[in-house]
Order: sequence, then C-alpha cells, then structure tokens
Amino acid sequence: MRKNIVAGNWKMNLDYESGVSLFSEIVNMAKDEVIGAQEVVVCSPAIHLSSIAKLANGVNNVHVGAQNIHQAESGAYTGEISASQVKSVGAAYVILGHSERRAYFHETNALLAEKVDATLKHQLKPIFCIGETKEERESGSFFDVIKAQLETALFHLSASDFAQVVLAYEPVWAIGTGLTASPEQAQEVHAFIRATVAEKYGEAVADATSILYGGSCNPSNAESLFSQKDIDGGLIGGASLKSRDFLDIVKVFN
Ligand code: 3PY
Repeated sequence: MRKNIVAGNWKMNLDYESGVSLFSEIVNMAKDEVIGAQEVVVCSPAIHLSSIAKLANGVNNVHVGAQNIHQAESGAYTGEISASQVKSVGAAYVILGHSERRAYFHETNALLAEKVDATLKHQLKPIFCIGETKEERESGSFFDVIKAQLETALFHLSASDFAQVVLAYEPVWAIGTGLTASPEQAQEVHAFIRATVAEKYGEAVADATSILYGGSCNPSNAESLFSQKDIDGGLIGGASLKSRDFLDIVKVFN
C-alpha cells in the first residue's frame, strides 16, 4: 500500500541557525509524540541540508530533501547544486517542478524530465509538483494541463523508476494566496491523477503512488483534505516554518 507523507517546503526562509533549531524541535517532537504519517520530510534551503540530515539520521521516518537540483552531473554551472551533491549530505528527497520554479525560473516540463532523471540516477526521490493556474482552472483546461505535465516530465520513466516518484498536486492559485482547494476539488484532481497514472503504468503502480496536496495547507484544513480517498498527505509551505503547526499536520494521520 502507498505511504502517507507530510513534507515541509521551507522555500527561501530561515537563516542557518534558525533552520537548524527549527529542525531540532521537529526531530525532538517526532521522537516524543506519535507522529502518524509514515514519512515526514523537511525540504530546506541547501545551506541547512548537511546539518539537518545529520540530526535526522536514525530518527523514525524523518527525512530531509532539497528544493531543486541542476540536471547536469557536475561542471561549470555557477550557483547550482547537483543531485550527487545533495545525495552526498544524506538527503533522501528533492522537490521538482514547484510552480515558483516554473514561473520565476522558466522551468519547463522538458527540463524537469532531465532533472527527474538526474534525481533518480542518484537514488533520490522526486517530490514532483503539478497543478494548474487560476486561468487554467477557470477555462476548464486544468485536466489537460495536468496530464501534459505528467506525460512530458514523467511518463518516459520505466514503471520501476516511476515507483520512486511522489506526486504533489499544488493548484497554483492556492500557493501563497491563502486560498485552498476544497477537499472535493482536490479529491477530484487527485483521482484524475491516479487514473492517468493507472492508464500508463497499470492499477498496481497507481495504487502505490503517494499523491500529496499542497497549497496553503495548514492545521485547520489538513484533516478534511487528508481524509479524502486519494490524498496521501501534504506538501506544506508556510505552516512548515512553525514546529507545532507542522507536527499537528503530521499528526492528522494518527
Ligand atoms: C504552499 O503551501 O504554499 C506551497 O507552495 C507548498 O509547496
């Protein structure tokens, strides 16, 4: 059966000391409390990764991840970080395709396909974000948009490689806006994503794929979202910056 996962996306927040101290709080709480979710992931800025991966080492189901990698193995790419570098500090996950990277850094599905390959090559798991803009929702083209994102960025993978991918449905209109998809709206899209994966890879792979919801998910709406049949956890933005809020979301699975 698929795993439920709660992953935090710290984005470009927290200086080194604040990040390490927030992560220590999360780890200590996760040691003392029944955390419920089968995996807890914190995706920090690169500067924290090495230190927080050491703190996570050995703590029940707590993992760390990066928020991006470069598609190349190594070389003259000033300012970039490779999958092997991320792997070398003990991270397990990489967020790819977040709408902020698609919008501000012009990342296309074709480029993301290369980043997915680099990530899997180094035994890191992509948390791959898909989702529609406000205009795409309003025009009714959102199912086509989401299908194209899956097809171009992921469907070149073999079934065994695809099995390493975690999907995150993040409607762009719900990111940083305080708006959240209703549980029914989110469930409708999650069911569509699972059906699209089933068409390509078969029911067994689709059933085993964790599909997270992201976009202004917080302690007050997490329960109604996570109780939907095809929602297997969340990718949490702002609420992952407060240890109590983040753990309360994790504990929805208790
Ligand atoms: C949000 O919750 O706003 C996110 O973008 C999570 O990735």
